[in-house]
Amino acid sequence: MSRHAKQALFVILAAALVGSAGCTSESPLSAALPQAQAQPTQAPQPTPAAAAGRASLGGARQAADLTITLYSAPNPPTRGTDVLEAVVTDAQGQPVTDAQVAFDLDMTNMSHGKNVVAASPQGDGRYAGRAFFMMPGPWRVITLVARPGQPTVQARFDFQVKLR
Ligand SMILES: [Cu+2]
Repeated sequence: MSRHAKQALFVILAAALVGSAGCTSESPLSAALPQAQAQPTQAPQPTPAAAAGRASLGGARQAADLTITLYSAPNPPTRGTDVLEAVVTDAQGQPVTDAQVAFDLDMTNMSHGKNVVAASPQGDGRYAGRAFFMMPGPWRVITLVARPGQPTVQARFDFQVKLR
């Protein structure tokens, strides 16, 4: 390999290293969010979690008179775009179908800034949205549930996002 070729290779390798080192240098949030919101017709596929009895992210939460359970696909969550699904039931165990649900995402060991993703109703009290986890590590999702004429209810879920 010529000296010139070696130098060129070094520059390429160095650029690759710099590109993979930072949190925000790859797939910035600002790029991911508009993409997710620009595809309203491509509804996220709900996880078959609830029906299949698959493990939720840390179990159900009681918040006000609601029970909120969070599932992810894949499970466990992995870096990149995952589908989160909240299952919301009322005090009688009936699905809450008239809510507006959103997921407030961030890491717990560092902040990546505000990132709130709207979830769309899937029926039967299930609400699904796309979450972009730009890094593996400790994340939390605050699930926000707003029903007509009632204060917004929130439930927090902490979990690990795997590299792959
Ligand atoms: Cu991070």
